Amino acid sequence: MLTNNQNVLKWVDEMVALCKPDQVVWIDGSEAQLNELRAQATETKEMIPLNQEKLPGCYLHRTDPTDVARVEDRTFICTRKEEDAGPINNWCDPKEMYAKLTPMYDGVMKGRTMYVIPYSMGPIGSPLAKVGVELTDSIYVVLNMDIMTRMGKDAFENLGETSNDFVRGLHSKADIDPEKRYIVHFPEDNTIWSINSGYGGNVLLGKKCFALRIASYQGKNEGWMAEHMLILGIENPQGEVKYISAAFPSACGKTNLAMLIPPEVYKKAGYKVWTVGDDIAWLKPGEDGRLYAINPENGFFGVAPGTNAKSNFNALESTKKNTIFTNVAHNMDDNTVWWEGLDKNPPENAIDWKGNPWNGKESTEKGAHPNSRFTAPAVNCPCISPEFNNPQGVPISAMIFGGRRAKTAPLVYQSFDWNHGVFVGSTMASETTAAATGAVGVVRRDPMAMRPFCGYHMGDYFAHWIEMGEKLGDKAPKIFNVNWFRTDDEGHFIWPGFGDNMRVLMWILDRCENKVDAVETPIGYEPKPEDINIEGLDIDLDTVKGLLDVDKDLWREEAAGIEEFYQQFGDRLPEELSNQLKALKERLG
Ligand code: OXD
Ligand code: MN
Repeated sequence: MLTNNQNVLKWVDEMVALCKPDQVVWIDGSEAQLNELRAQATETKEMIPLNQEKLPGCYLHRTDPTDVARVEDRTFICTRKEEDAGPINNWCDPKEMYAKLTPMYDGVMKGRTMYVIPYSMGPIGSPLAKVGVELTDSIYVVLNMDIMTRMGKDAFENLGETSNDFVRGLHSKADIDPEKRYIVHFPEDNTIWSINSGYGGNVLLGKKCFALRIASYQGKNEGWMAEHMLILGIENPQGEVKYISAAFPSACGKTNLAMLIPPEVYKKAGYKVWTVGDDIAWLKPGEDGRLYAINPENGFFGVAPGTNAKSNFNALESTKKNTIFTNVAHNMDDNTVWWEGLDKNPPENAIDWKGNPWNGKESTEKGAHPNSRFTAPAVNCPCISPEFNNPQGVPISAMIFGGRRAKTAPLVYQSFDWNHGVFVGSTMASETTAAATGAVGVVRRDPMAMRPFCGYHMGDYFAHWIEMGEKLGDKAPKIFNVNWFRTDDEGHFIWPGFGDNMRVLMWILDRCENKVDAVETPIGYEPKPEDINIEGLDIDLDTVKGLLDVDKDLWREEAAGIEEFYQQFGDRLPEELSNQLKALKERLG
């Protein structure tokens, strides 16, 4: 036992009595203990050690083929009152849910070991950090939590002996039965129960379950925010760093933006980009009244396919040591890994993500699952921010929302003020692509990219954003919207994206410092085309003009879509937002 905290000890006892493991192992976080677990997992083939010369400390793991992604339809928010979960979350009465799941956990760890994982989300000792304890019967979970969080006995330091402020996570692989898979949150009890999955997003309970769903609820009650946002810093040639946080729905390139490499024009001039986080930000007003952000995580759980030296050099570098790969192809010639989009040279002698022999040159099947992942320590990242472990976090100058829109949204615009920015975030949307099943071009609204991750009523969440703006006043970050995905008539992307997105970020920072004018449009402030630096790009000013074009007819349709979307929030939609919609319609005429 690593703590004298009675609340922790009592809860662990209760869960041991329920799950009946053969033994209980407290994870202290020491290398000796982790090595022992790595050896055990290697022995049982749960983890496959990779080529230790090319990929030191790296392992491969395959999940069950029916267990490869988050399961939104089996994810629940269990609040005592149904209306507190809101119209977007699946809801169940907590008593009913406990009654349903308790028998499933009863004796589920017989013949297995229960690992007790203390962890901190955020740097240990940070006023923004929070403690969690995850109980699990999976070594894979322990080893991933070691990368993704500050794990081990030090995490209890923040808790003390009497505090009850820790998140109770209970996970069991059980039988990996998809029919009995549940990812359940009890925000009012600080509790998460996950069963019948072994896939990261469902079982690394510090991540989506705690750091977004439970934390968003805590943030509302405690005056801070948990957001699905990357955090990056841009350092100018004088050595000053300004920080930006940005929310995008899944599959819009968050990790790429977080780790971008400046284009030549900026590199030459001495600009640098620093990564603080690629997925989650916890934000709280600091003593000076500005909004400060930490990344509660300690690693990256990134999508492997499409990651290569060109799309994201820094992410690829981050995976070269002490990384766990999940569901990628296993190159049997040199015991390394491969995924679609890594390079044009797939291995011929490989094992695919399902565990079958695979010839990448001949097979029409994929070698890696499209949602295959790397779990990589943040310290591996060549551009990790020197402020990554700063307990106070970094001050945010600008917040960005973005989605994937073929025509509607321009390359970039600034909101008129904070409340208008909340409106912009609340109406964020992406159009479905051919890569996903279902119709192409369908608009899915994903407010602040939090649709799958907000642990309470989305209308109350909007109200919390409005309140935070009131609290921050004129110190509030400026809010922007970007769209990297405008297409031409042939469906090709017009904007080059990737590192060149920095050109847009530079306009954003200039706006924050009142260094550049803007053009007022019905949807917000836009750059003058000549204020987007296109030096070194093979696009011209007219193309930029096109990228900034606002088609009023499309926006009238957009406003109608927003109105329809807003209806579901009923009287929990803040009046400020219905006023924003009305004002938008008036501006569109
Ligand atoms: C993720 C996601 O895994 O947003 O980060 O789906
Ligand atoms: Mn995410």
